[in-house]
This record gives sequence, structure tokens and C-alpha cells, in this order.
Amino acid sequence: MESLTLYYFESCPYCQKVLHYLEEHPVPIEKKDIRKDPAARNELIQIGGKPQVPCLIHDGKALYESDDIIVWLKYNT
Ligand SMILES: N[C@@H](CCC(=O)N[C@@H](CS)C(=O)NCC(=O)O)C(=O)O
Repeated sequence: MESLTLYYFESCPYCQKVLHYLEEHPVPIEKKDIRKDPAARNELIQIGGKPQVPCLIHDGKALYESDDIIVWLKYNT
């Protein structure tokens, strides 16, 4: 499977929704907290164009929107 990265921060409710889904449906995924790791925030802006979280990177592409991320995970992992 391709490598997956999730950009998030702890107090973001939309991120918690995605993290909860991942607890129920574990997959190998790298998680980067953009509040704890400023370099990760810069990375996210470079890849996706904005610092909005949650954001899933798959195949080098940025997918924003928690509901869309969960649907993508459901059908692709
Ligand atoms: N509709 C989006 C909302 C995401 C959202 O509002 N995230 C906030 C944090 S809770 C954020 O990243 N705000 C900063 C920004 O949009 O640049 C989703 O469901 O993922």
C-alpha cells in the first residue's frame, strides 16, 4: 500500500473524528501534529497549499475535509 500521512492537531474536533476512525480501522499511517511540529506545518502548506487540518496525503496528493478523508480511507485501505 502507498504511504499515508495525516496532518492534524490534538484539539481539532475534525481531526479527532479522523483519528477515531483510525483507532477503529488501524492502517499504517504517519501522523504529524502541526502545532507541535512547525516543520510539519510548513510541509503541509507546501504540499496542500494551506495549513487546514485534518489533511491526508496519499500518492503525493493532499486531501482536505474530514468526511472526505474518512470515505477515502474506507474505500482505499
Ligand atoms: N470542514 C473541515 C473543517 C476543518 C477545520 O476547520 N479545521 C480547522 C482546525 S479545527 C483548521 O485547520 N483551521 C485553520 C485553517 O483552516 O487554516 C473538515 O471537516 O475537515
